[in-house]
Amino acid sequence: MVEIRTDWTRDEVQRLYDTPLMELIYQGATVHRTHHETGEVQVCTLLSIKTGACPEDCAYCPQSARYQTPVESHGMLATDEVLAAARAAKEAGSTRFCMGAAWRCARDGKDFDHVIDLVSGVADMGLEVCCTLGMLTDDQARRLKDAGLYAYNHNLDSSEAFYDRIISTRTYQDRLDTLGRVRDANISVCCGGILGMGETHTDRVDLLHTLATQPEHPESVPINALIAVEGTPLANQPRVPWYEMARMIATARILMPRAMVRLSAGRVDMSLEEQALCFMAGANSIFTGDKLLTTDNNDLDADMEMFDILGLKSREAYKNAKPEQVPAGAAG
Ligand code: SAM
Ligand code: DTB
Ligand code: SF4
Repeated sequence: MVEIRTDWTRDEVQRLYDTPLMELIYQGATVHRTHHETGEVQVCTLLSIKTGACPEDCAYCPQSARYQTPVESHGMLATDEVLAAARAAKEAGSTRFCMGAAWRCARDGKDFDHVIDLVSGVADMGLEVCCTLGMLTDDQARRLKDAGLYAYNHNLDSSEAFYDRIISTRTYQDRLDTLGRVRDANISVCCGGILGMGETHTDRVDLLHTLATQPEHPESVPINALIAVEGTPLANQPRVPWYEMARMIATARILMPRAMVRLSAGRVDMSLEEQALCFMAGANSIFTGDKLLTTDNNDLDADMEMFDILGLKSREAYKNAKPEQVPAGAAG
């Protein structure tokens, strides 16, 4: 067994990240095999339950009210619609359902009460429930947990140094504070970043170092390639090459051996071969379904064919979950 460390030095992370790619992928694959079943991939589905008109100014995001983008805003989706989407995701092979809201922070009241109902409805289907709702208070984290929430997504996106180049309306510390509240409520943490926003390799190493030196590693680490959406300040950013995704994934895998490392946004632009190298490097989670939150995702039939060709199989819900994080009544 590889030791789980949260005391990685910045230099160690840099050295790993700088390893020649074929060697790095081999090391990622080796660590992966000691902690996970080869070929097992977590299949997750996203749904935007409240879209657009967000007060934040995240430069990558088509849902910010500050930019003119093709995204059509809508208020909270009704319960039937959300539960039908969760049922369809389960039937299509997903084991995790993640609901996203374009909020700066969750505000107590009618909409938050509705989210609580949605969480308990989806948890009752035996799916792992994840939410991404912006900043949370302790009380909101506890209410979500009591309703059956298993995971909370809150990304650090990049290094602390680069953060204020992409977001001015909140700080890195705000992000870390919410992550601490989620952890304290015994909700599993999903936290990762985005490549391709104009950050340097130094920023990527800093992000990996921050993630890998949290008091506990995030249980899931999504690695997103920027989806450059028309109208956002980052609309003209060049596409992230597959080998930069593979490098980030392999390094994350070696630093955080038990985490689910998700080949997240940007998969839609990758060939089967490029995705295969990312799985080899240590990715073991993806989003399926026609949409991420607002942008197109890979075709489901193509994903099923890929699973067949590569010999991948779906990971069951709550596998290896910490007992205190599994909601009461869920199959453990
Ligand atoms: N509003 C909440 C928040 O920001 O925490 C939750 C929803 S937000 C859309 C969830 C995450 O999606 C962001 O933290 C960001 O990492 C990712 N994201 C948003 N737009 C993206 C894009 N164009 N390309 C890649 N990832 C993106
Ligand atoms: C994450 O890291 N990536 C997902 C999920 N967590 C919430 C979101 C990707 C969003 C891509 C742009 C969109 O579809 O709006
Ligand atoms: Fe709003 Fe989240 Fe998009 Fe930022 S990433 S603009 S907080 S929806």
